[in-house]
Amino acid sequence: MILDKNIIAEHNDQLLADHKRRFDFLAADIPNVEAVLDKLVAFNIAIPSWALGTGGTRFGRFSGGGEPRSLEEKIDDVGLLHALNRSSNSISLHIPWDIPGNTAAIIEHAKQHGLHFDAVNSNTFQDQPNQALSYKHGSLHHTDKGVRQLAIDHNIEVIKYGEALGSKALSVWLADGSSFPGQINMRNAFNNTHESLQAIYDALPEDWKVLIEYKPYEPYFYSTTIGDWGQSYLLASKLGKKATTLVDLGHHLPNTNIEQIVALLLSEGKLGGFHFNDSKYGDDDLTTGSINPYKLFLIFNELVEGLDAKGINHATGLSWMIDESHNIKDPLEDLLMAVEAIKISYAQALIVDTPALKAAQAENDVVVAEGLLQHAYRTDVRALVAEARLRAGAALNPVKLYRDAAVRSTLIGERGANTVATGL
Ligand code: AOS
Ligand code: ZN
Ligand code: ZN
Ligand code: ZN
Repeated sequence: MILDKNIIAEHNDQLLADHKRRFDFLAADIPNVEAVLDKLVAFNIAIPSWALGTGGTRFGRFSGGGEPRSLEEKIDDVGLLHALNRSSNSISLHIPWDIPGNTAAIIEHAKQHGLHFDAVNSNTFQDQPNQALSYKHGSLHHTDKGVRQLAIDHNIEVIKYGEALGSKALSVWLADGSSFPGQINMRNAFNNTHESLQAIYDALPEDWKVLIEYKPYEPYFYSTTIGDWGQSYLLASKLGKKATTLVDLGHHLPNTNIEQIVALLLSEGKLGGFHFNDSKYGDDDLTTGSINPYKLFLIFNELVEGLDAKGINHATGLSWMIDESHNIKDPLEDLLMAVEAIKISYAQALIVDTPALKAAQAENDVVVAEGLLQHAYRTDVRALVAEARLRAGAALNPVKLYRDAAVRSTLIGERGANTVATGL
């Protein structure tokens, strides 16, 4: 299914008068509004290939319909999202879930939708059919050198796929850990992981990054070998320039000050990428911004401040991606909501009165400093984000158009009512 430009233009015409009234009201109060709009238009968030189908929990999965059945259909779905919001111009593949058969044809197909390939992901958390050795007790940290080598070889193979597709980064998330005290020697596990990552690092092309993701628990429940940002940072530092830390918002224990982690990693030049999502108690499954949008804003505030301080381009300096499991909502609607929440927080961070904040901080004026952040956060910037979409040729209200154009029922008609997409 393709959403042609006329459908989007008709939709926008209907909403234009209301939009303009809201936007003009807001814009009058934002001194650098054109610069903010340019940044919003440029800011894209990658979509992971595994978030396009309905996810599940270990208790069950309630299949949605019309889910993508192939890599081509996954690209089509991200193409639909990008047509609706012009904010997701890349897709992140997971090998071996997404083996590109004919690479040239896949690249061409993506191009037709205005997409390129974001970071490629390796998978050493599942055994593949006929795999010689098992990842049951881990991969890069394993006690058996043979298992470690298998996982190293897989990661190098993923880099090769990525090179063919024009990716520039490898994301490594390891399920390696332990569920019971005494199960593993933590020191050896960490050192094995370092040694294995070094072998992968040595195979990275010069202009690539490796993004090292951390997670405190799940699928193991006592220890994770790369369990927090300190462990990821330590590995990234030992490995060298091309190695950075990836922050997945859901991979923190409750109330962790993620904005402070982000500020320090950025300051050290070791923040490589982001996985956006939200959570109430733990993990990484809920729509970005659905539970704690103030936290998301504070994170973006540190990001904008830190990127500007280092002269790094907001849009291209880091790998921005969504990583959610959509169990209840239509995955495409969920992703549209997540992108909207990200852009709202980003816009709020962009309108913070930075000179005034710096002055208040220098004078230790706590009330003024906090008030400046609250003022930006409490500003309703939705019309600003919508204006950026309008200028980029996207829909003023992507979810409304998605519903009005009956996208899901068309997809069900094309692909069937009972579909299973690979992924979470
Ligand atoms: C797992 O919790 C991590 O967030 C991964 O980044 C990702 O969700 C996974 O690689 C997909 O299975
Ligand atoms: Zn297509
Ligand atoms: Zn993640
Ligand atoms: Zn996760």
